[in-house]
Amino acid sequence: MGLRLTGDETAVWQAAARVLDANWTGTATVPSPGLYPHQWSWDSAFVSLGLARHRPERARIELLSAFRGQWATGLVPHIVFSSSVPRHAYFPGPEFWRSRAQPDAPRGVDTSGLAQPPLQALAALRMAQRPGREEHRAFLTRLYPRLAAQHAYLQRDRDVVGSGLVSLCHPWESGLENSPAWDRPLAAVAPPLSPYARVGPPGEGADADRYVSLVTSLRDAGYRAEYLRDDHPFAVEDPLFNAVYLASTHALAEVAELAGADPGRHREAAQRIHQAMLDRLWDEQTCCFRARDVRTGELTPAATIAGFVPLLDPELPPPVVRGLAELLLSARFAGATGYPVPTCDVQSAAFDRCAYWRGPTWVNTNWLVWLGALTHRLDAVADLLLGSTLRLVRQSGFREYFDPFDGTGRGSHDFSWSAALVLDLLGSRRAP
Ligand code: 9WN
Repeated sequence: MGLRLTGDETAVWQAAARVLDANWTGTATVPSPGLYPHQWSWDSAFVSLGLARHRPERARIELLSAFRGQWATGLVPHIVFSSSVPRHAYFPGPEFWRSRAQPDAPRGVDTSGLAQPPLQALAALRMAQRPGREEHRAFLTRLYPRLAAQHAYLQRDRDVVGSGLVSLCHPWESGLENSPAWDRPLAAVAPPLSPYARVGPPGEGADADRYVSLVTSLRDAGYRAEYLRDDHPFAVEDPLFNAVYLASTHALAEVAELAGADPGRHREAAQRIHQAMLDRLWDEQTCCFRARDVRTGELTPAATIAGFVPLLDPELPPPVVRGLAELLLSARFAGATGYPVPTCDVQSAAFDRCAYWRGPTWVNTNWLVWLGALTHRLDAVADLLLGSTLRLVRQSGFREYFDPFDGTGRGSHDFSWSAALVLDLLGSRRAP
């Protein structure tokens, strides 16, 4: 691997590599064989970053395979279902989404009808920065049209109020489904007349009914952009999703150049997203990016980890960067916890140290904020995140998420992105 790792880090590296090998299906990596036995879009992009450091050929297969599920609209669905997994292994499965009944969905494979943070262009570019120029060029030339279609879909069909930002139509699209950021917009969604069977991890409670009912409405409307724009009850601009969208749009411009295409429209798109993030999601009063409910026009009250992901924007004004760094290090986030960064402000009434995205520390959100910190040369913040993440996995293994105070591991074991991103963190040490 050509890295200078300590003996202890070498053991962590080898353990992470074993997790990725075990969760590889031959064409993609499942997030966790027991709990999530299919391919998830942003998991797969995170995994490709770790594979790029461990098995580069697989990294390319992984990234391309998420596009097997791409719709004619350009949507890269958040789940591509595996036909070899029993139907009842995950709810909601293919019979619930009914993608094959949609004229725009792919024929040979079942998918969901939602998006997830579009990390693929960012992952592709990071991969292309590893050794192997000619291979990368061929790969990017193949991938570029798919990435361009994915971004065109987000811009055309998912900017529901013409603000320049994508609106999420479901908490599942955020990747942080039970985050307190969705409490208000979700409360405004009418619950189904009779409850569905409870789904999802502990802590979601009655929200799970609304999750199912939102998909049912969307599906029954044929997943149409007009329905999302005019009638769908949940429409929220999220700082994490849009910051990833922006970082990937910058990456897409570079991928276009490497693939011999014109980067101009991607550069223009990046400028629009950058400005809209500042105009619509930056809250100067509280020095924090917050989600905006576009149905009510209000910013959601919760300060969550999503608010720090805009550090990925290389053009963020210095006072905004300073404000974010202060909040991150304060007793509301990293300053109060032994194993940062908690996914919710620990002083908020919504904080819960055990409940999924309402407080626990996750490796993927740490990785996103770490990359944002490096973007702005916040080296002390980046070191804190790297150190905290390594301590977590050393102490508790590659768990799905962790108690931010004592580092106890929670959720599934041998979770793929926890392993993959630790490989990327360790591998980045040489040249941050
Ligand atoms: C719904 C697979 C996915 C992650 C999400 C995480 C969780 C699914 C679920 O698992 O979501 O998409 O069933 O709870 O919230 O970020 O992609 O790991």
